[in-house]
Amino acid sequence: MTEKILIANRGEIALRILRACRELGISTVAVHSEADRDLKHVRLADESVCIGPAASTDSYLQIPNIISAAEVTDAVAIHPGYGFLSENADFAERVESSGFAFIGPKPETIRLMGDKIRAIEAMKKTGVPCVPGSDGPLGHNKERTLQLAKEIGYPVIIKASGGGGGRGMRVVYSEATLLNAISLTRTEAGAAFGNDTVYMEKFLENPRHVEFQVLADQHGNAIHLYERDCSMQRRHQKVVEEAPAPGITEEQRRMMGERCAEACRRIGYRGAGTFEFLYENGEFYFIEMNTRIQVEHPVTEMITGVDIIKEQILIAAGEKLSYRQEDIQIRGHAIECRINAEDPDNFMPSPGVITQFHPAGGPGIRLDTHIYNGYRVPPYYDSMIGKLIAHGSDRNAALARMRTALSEMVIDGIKTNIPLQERILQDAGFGAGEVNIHYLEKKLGL
Ligand code: MV4
Repeated sequence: MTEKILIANRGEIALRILRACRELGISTVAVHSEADRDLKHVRLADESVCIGPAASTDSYLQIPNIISAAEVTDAVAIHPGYGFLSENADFAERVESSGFAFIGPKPETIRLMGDKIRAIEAMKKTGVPCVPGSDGPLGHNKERTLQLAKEIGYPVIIKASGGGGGRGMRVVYSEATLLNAISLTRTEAGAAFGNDTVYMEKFLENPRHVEFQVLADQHGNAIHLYERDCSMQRRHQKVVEEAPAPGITEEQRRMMGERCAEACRRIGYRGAGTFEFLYENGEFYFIEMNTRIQVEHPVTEMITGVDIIKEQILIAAGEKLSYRQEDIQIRGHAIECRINAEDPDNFMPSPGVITQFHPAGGPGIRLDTHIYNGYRVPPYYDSMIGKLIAHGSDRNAALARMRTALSEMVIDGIKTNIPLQERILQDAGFGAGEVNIHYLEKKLGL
C-alpha cells in the first residue's frame, strides 16, 4: 500500500485528504505557502514543506516546487485536491514521470476532458446524451455557420473548446449577431486559453445543473454514486448543493448513472470523476466532465456512505473498487452550504482573524472546515472557509437540520455569507426544490 502521500492543496480539502490518509494509516506531507504556515492540516501532517511565497502562482501552482517537496520527503503519491493543479495534465504527467502516483485520472484523460470538443465527442460515442450542436469545431465558412445555427435553432451558445466552468462562452439570440459573436469568442479564447477553437450548441434557457459522481478502478470496474443538483449558483460559483437531485425519477437516475459508469469503462477512466449535465424538461444533456474531486463531494458521501477520497487513494494504489453497483443505495437526502469569508451584501472577500468560532453540530450535521479560534483567513486565496453539510431521512428533514445548524454557527471577526445562506434556506422556491441555474441571481435580486 501507499506509504506516504503529499497533499498538494490547502484549506478544508487538504484537511479532508489528511483525515482520509490517517484512517488508511498513510503518512502525510503538507506543502504550504509562506502565508499558510498556520493551516490546521500543516500542523497535523507528519511533515510539512514550504513551497514558496503567498501568491499561488509562486507556490501551489509551482510544479517543480511540489515535485521537489515529494522527492525530499520520499512521498509515494500526490493528491491534488480541487482547483490549483488538479486538472493540469502537464502536472499529472510530471508527477508520474518523476516516479510518483498521481491520485487522479491518467494525464491523457485529463487532457481529453480539458478539450471540451473532444470530451463531448468521446461521450457521445459511448451513448451519453449531449446538447444538439456543431459536433466539432466551427470552421470559417460563413454560409455554413449561419446554416448550422439555423438548423440548431436560436438561441445558440458559442463556447471555447479550451474553456469550461463558465469561461469563454457567448449566447447568440439572432442571425444578425452570430458571426460577430463567434469572432469575439474566438479572440478571447485565443488570448485566455491559447486555443481559439470554438463550437456551437443549442442554448438551453432554463436548465438545472445536475452532475453524476463516478468511481473507476484500474481493473475495468466503474460505478456511479448517483447525482447532485448544483443549480443554486452565482456567477458560476456554487452556493448550495444537494443530493439526490429533487424531482428526478428513480428510473432516470439509474439509467443516467449507468450511462456514465459505462462511459468510464469504455474510455478506461481511472479515479473519481463528475459528469456535468444540464437538465431541462425531463432530459439530460452532457456539457463537461470534471476529472478532480469536487468541493461538493460530501453530499454524495452522506447519502451513499462511500468515502470518496479514500476510494481515490485506494484506486491510485491499484486496488479494486470497494463497492459493486448493487452495494450503492441512496439513504435520505443531504444539502451542503458553502461558507465563505465574504460580505453577504456585496460578495467582497472578508479576510482577517477569526476571533470566535462555534461550530454547528448534532445529528446529521457535518462541518468540513480548517478554521479555528484565532485563525487568520489570508487574502490571497479563494474565500471559501468551510462547508456545512446536513443529512436527513428526506429533503425536508435535511433542510430543517441545515436551518438549525446555520442558526447556531458563530464565526466572528470576519464577515461570512451565513446570513445569505439563511435567506436561501427560508426561500419558498428553494424549499419546493424547483430552482434552475438563474434562480439565485434573478429571484433573490443578486
Ligand atoms: C450551457 C448553458 C445553456 N445551454 N450550455 C456554464 C458553465 C459551463 N459548465 C457551461 N455553462 C452553461 N452551458 C448550453 N448549451 C448554460 C450554462 C450556464 C450554467 C451552467 C451550469 C451552472 C450554471 C450556469 C450558469 C450560467 C450558464
